[in-house]
Amino acid sequence: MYSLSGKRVWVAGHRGMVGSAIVRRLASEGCEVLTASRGDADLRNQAETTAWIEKNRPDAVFLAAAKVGGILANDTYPADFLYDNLMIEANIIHGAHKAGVEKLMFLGSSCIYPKFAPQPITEDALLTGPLEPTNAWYAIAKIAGIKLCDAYRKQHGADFISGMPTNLYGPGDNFDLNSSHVMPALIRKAHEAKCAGAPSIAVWGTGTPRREFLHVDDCADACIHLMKNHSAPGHVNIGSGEDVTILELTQMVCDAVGFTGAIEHDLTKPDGTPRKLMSADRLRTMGWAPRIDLRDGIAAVYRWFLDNKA
Ligand code: GFB
Repeated sequence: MYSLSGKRVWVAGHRGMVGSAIVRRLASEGCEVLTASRGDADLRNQAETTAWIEKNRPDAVFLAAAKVGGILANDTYPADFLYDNLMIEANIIHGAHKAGVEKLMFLGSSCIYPKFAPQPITEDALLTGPLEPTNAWYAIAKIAGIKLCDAYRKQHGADFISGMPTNLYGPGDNFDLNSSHVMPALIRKAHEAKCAGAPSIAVWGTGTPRREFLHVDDCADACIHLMKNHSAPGHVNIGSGEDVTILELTQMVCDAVGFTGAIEHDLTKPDGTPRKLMSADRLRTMGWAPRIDLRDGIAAVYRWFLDNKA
């Protein structure tokens, strides 16, 4: 058991959807939360990152800083997704080791698994087959992050762990249609179509791919649970254990938004991996389960969108 109470805890990536959820969740842990703004340190720059860590001396680190995006952004900017993520995680993990950080949690993504991994995907499916091409660059960087944590544990005894969240959604998400993930895109499309009285919205691809969704507040809670109760090499899946088709998700979003028009398919856009449901067994046996139902979560995010973005 690792107690966060009284500790200096750095949330790297505190402005992002996941990092900001971890900051919110840490408010009840009795710790001092440290954050680094872009002006303080460009996390892709080793000298700046190392200097910031040496100066601020965190006891624990949540590594939630990353270049992230939906299927089109991943496919369009492979160099950015590979380079930025490799640099960020290498700089922070190495810097944390050099500064004697007690515990670090690295966050990855369910896209680390092979495109055709048996479902639900257990942790041991890693590196057993070819990756999904649309996000192979991001996946390679995230696999390297897991291996960095394992390498520093093996060589130096560092207590560095990894969690792999499924597709996340929540407040603070990116609603830009070219770079976002599917959930915020559908919320925006359905809202704008409802306001404009449009007859339909366009969903990318066939609508048949299946995806698992987890509210980011559940993810943050799981991260704190793992930080406090888990210490081992490898990684742990962080998911809801349930998936839906993109068409089913679209219907749920339309229901939440109150859009009653037609759903059309833009077949010029990629489907990506056909199914990405992770096994939730390992985390469940560690005593953690999600609390936020998908329909309730979508309704809450739509309210956030109306208050902050619409
Ligand atoms: O969320 P998404 O962009 O990422 O797309 P992935 C999920 C599915 O939703 C795909 C479909 O089958 C998309 O074709 N989709 C339908 C849409 N309409 C839309 C839309 O308007 N916008 C978007 N973005 N998708 C990402 C990876 O994969 O998942 C990342 O690229 C990361 O690396 C992330 O792992 C969690 O689930 O396909």
